[in-house]
Amino acid sequence: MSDPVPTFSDLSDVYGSETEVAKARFQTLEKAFLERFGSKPELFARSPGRVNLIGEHIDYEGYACLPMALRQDTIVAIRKAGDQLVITNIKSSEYPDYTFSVDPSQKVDADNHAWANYYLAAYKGCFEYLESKGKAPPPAGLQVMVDGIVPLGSGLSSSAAITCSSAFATLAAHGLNAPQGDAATFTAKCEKYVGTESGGMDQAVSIMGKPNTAMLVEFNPVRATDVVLPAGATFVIANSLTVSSKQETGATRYNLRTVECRLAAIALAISLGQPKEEARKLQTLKDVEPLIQSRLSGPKSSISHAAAAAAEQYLQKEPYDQGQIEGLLGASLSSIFEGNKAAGKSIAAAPDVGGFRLQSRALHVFAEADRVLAFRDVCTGDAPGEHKLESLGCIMDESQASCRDLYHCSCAELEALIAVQKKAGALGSRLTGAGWGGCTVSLVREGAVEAFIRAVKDQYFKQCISEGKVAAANLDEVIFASRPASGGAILKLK
Ligand code: NG1
Ligand code: MG
Repeated sequence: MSDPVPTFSDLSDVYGSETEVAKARFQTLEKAFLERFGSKPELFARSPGRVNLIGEHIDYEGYACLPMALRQDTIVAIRKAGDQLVITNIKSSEYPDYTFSVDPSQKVDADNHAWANYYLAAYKGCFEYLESKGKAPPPAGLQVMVDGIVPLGSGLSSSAAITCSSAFATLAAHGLNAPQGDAATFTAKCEKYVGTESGGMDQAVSIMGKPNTAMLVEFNPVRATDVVLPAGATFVIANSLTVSSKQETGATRYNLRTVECRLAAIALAISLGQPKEEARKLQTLKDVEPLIQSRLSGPKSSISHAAAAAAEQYLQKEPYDQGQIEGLLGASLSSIFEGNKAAGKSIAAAPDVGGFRLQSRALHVFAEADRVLAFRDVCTGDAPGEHKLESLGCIMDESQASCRDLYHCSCAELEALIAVQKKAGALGSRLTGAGWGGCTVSLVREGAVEAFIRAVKDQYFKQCISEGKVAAANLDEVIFASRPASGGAILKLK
């Protein structure tokens, strides 16, 4: 069993060299809490955003990815009081207060997006988890104030930061905690209440991230292994300043991809000889591996090649329409995705974007899964440092091409930013997170970072300033060098 979420009494245990800045933030939050609720919070919890270095849109298909936790996080201040859940935000003019009952079985209204839905989803997730362990306490009223600095809708997983910190705060307010692995599993599950069919990478690394190392995150069961990055490698994050909200566009983008991948898995399994009824139970493309394996005579390492060959052979290149897929699978889509409201919306919206593209989605997933392992192998291998950096850059560029051409999750702004970054000397540059906007991550040689950032500011962000998309004073928040930072924690400060 994994260790519980750590509890610290000193901010320096979490924030290291950034402790002074963090101290000021915690003091401001404590003061705002006191003003709002008339008492100080009993404790705090925090969980960070993340940047995914490689392995995009494959966590929900069961494949490993390779992210690292960021310094940018969400802090939740909490106190047990009253008989309701009062959820407030330190930026109260932007994020209004919400009040919910303490009933853990209440529904999250995913159709009406509200920022506090993330807290409620985490709250429900905690109680479901505790009930499954036979340890659920009687629900108590809670006063909560949230302070998040992970940019929203930018692919840095602000959603996992708020969901995980809310979950730890809720557990800790009841005097409880959970093993990190369990917390990663239940927070990934409960984020679905907000209406996104997300995978589990973000929550896992937000909880289990560590300073100075990226993490290989694997699933079923969720686990994280250190991957030390080569000396001299700096990952620069830059925000395209195009916001991609999953609540607004999920039906034709993120959630539709999860539907397409599952349909591709089922269609492949049927083509590989599995009886339709059995095949329709499959959830992910990884589930098809044993079938592919059983047909392979060569080494296991050629699975992804065999899988890609099967996708090319058995799935049509052109998009399918609903009728074609239902014929192929021998059942209606509504029966296959029964009870999954988000999938239902995506199925209804698919004709607006030309139908279901099964082949290109499967090709991306199988190859991207391979790239994650290749990236890990370069990091842990013993090639000279400069070779390592160049190899990692190539893998990142391949991932970007695949996201753009096969998974169709890039956009004009990301492409423009990436082109600028490649010209400015990035060894590799790609979108990170879900895409369709949000951030890029670029691999830059340590000694070249300053000049790189200057060039990108000049060639991409200058224009954004003149278009009013960002204030000149805030440029350091939209392009910055990142370092792997600590994962989630409960803070009972002295
Ligand atoms: P972002 O865009 O950072 O929220 C999302 C998913 C991940 C993963 C990536 C694509 C959520 C909470 N997270 O990340 O699980 O699928 O897209 O690799 O939706
Ligand atoms: Mg998210």
